[in-house]
Amino acid sequence: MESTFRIPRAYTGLRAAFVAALLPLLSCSTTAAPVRQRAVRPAPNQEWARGAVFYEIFVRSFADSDGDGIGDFNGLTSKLDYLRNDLGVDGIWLMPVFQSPSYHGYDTTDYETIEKDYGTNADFHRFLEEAHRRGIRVILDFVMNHTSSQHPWFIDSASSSTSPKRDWYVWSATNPGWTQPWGGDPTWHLKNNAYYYGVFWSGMPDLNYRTPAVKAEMFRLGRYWLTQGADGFRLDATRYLVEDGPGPGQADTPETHQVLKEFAADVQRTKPDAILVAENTVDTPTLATYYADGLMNFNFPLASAIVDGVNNGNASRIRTTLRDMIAAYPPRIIDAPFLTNHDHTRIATQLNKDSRKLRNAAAVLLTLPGTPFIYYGEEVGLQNGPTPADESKRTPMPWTPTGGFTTGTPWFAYAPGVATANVASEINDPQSLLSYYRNWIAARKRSVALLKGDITPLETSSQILAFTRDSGDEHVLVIHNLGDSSASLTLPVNGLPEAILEDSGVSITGSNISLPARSSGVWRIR
Ligand SMILES: [Ca+2]
Ligand SMILES: [Ca+2]
Repeated sequence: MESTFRIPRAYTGLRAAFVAALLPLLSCSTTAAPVRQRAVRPAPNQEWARGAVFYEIFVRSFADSDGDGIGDFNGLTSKLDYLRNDLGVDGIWLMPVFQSPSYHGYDTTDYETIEKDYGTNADFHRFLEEAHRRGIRVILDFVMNHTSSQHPWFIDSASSSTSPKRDWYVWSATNPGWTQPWGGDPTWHLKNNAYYYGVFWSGMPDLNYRTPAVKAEMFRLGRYWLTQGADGFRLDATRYLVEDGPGPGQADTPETHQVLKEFAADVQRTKPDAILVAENTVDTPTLATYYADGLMNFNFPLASAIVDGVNNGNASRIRTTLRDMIAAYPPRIIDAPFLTNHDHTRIATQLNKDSRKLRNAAAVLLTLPGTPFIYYGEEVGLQNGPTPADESKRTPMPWTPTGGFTTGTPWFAYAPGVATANVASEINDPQSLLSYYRNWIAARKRSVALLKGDITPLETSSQILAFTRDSGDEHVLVIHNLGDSSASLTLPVNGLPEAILEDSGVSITGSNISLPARSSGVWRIR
């Protein structure tokens, strides 16, 4: 679940500089860096995730094996070769796959049983085995903050003030009257003459982590899926775990951080190479505080800056955000950058189907440090669906010009543009968006610095995003032209550039680099 999130305006307009050529201002971000967070080093066992490319999948919409119009695990298993061989992904994030009354699954009624629409637990295990056999790791969406109001725990809890499960949820005899920290809706809901707390809505009552039995049970469920083979979790709505007052007291509390620390430690004891990637929709300094809990974090401020920067042909806010991260984040954490997820308008729609902008966004994402996450369909230009509902952000994967997701009737309509924006039409076309994604993922894997190196943004004109990536042994220069006009600049580093990947028309003559509009290049510097 995501609350309404807006990047503070302070992220924009800080750098109005319009320098015509690159200024070789190396490492300017480190000279005036504020005090860093306490050093947090990810466990060495998690190093596999540094650089790995992940792919977010909504099982209901990915591939249907039996013609009932609903995607399932057998369908997903049949597409693993596409993900591994044709695209090059190293990991999968599965949106919720446990039993749920809703189509999206973010309100669970049974944390140990695979959603029946998607198949059986055995189907899930076969999928997991086939993914692992191909070298793909799988993390599961783990919804810790709340359950469904139809979960047996809540039904028991709500049945009486003396129920054994009463304290598994948060109850009050009177209405405290709080509203959502991001909006005006109430967070206390009336049931059987008492009020229970549910920050998202009445159908999702919050679990009570002050009750030791709740913490013990949720931690046990985490261990259960790790021992079943999961490679970690995407953690839903983690900043709302423990609330202690109205308004801002409902997020980012010290008790929330404490529960997350204990959960991360438990996960690491159970499976040392497991990763946890948290959904904390906050600004960069607040996001930084969650790394100390032992989590990776989706980089919401950077995602918003990239989409905005690509759309406007201006790299300034991306550069500022990168510098904010370097200043605030503990050194050597593993970032989790992305462009959009299941809560956002599809990037093809946000960028008005402009194929040059879609390439720009892909190249930026895939040259960043950390673990980039691609939302399914982004690689073929999947647009938002035909209605204003959230389902339109999660429409069936377009495999062929007529859809190809099911032999039956899809559970929700295909998005517009399926005739051209689909896997079959793009897979053998070297000029397609899918080939562009494949090429940049492959380039990433040819360079240790691109996979694992630190990032240093360079000061440039506003239409250029340039940075170096350093792994110690390897030194790489990355330049993206986000502008609608060509750009020419002086090589901002010393040494001989050797192309790892250059878009068509990018050229270097002596110390001069030329980039056509909306193009990118990456060079190893010798
Ligand atoms: Ca099905
Ligand atoms: Ca909560």
